Amino acid sequence: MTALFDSSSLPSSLEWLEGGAVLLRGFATSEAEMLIGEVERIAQAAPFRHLVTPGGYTMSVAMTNCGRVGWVSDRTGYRYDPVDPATGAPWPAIPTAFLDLAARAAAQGGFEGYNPDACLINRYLAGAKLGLHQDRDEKDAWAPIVSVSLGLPAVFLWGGKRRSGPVRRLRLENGDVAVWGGPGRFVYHGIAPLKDGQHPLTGASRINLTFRKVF
Ligand code: MD6
Ligand code: FE
Repeated sequence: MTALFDSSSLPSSLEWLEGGAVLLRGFATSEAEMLIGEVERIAQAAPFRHLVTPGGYTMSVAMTNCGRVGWVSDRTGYRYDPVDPATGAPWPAIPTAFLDLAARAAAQGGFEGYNPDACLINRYLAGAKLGLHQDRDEKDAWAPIVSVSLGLPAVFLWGGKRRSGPVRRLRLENGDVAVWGGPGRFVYHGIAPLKDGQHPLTGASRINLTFRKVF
């Protein structure tokens, strides 16, 4: 039994971001090493790759997926594809431990019975970033996105429902989980360029899992 006197054994805090959006700091910290092991296993079957946007830019974030479908981008647009275009094979299944974590986190945010179809896995090295965007390629516009941060910290850019609104900067650390749905589903968000660093679990990278209910 671990000591009851250090912060790692306290329940995670719940920070309200706006209607439908909460940040659960430290929610997955005790599971982080196991989750990263699963990511490494998934990446052996479905390697990380830098997707090209419809506009012809190569993304600085490397991506892979697990689930019935995976999010992909190419010159023809964004889509959810049941097949990994890089290998021609179906994406690996979402590990049970991922589904269990996603459902527990969603419930904390007020979304019971969460059962995602897809898990997009993002890998950031120093300098990698994700511009302000809305997640709007999913048919289910109410179910939350559950986003798990692993490894190096990042600055989450968190805007409003209009692109032109003010943008908050939230530091996301290893084990932090954001839950994002209902009336908060279409908030603009992004990740500032990752700072150089070393993390004991992921080395020079940050890994992000984003679970989505697609259908
Ligand atoms: C990331 N996350 O944290 C990128 N989208 O690496 C996202 O784009 C995201 O964290 C929707 C909801 C939560 C997110
Ligand atoms: Fe997003």
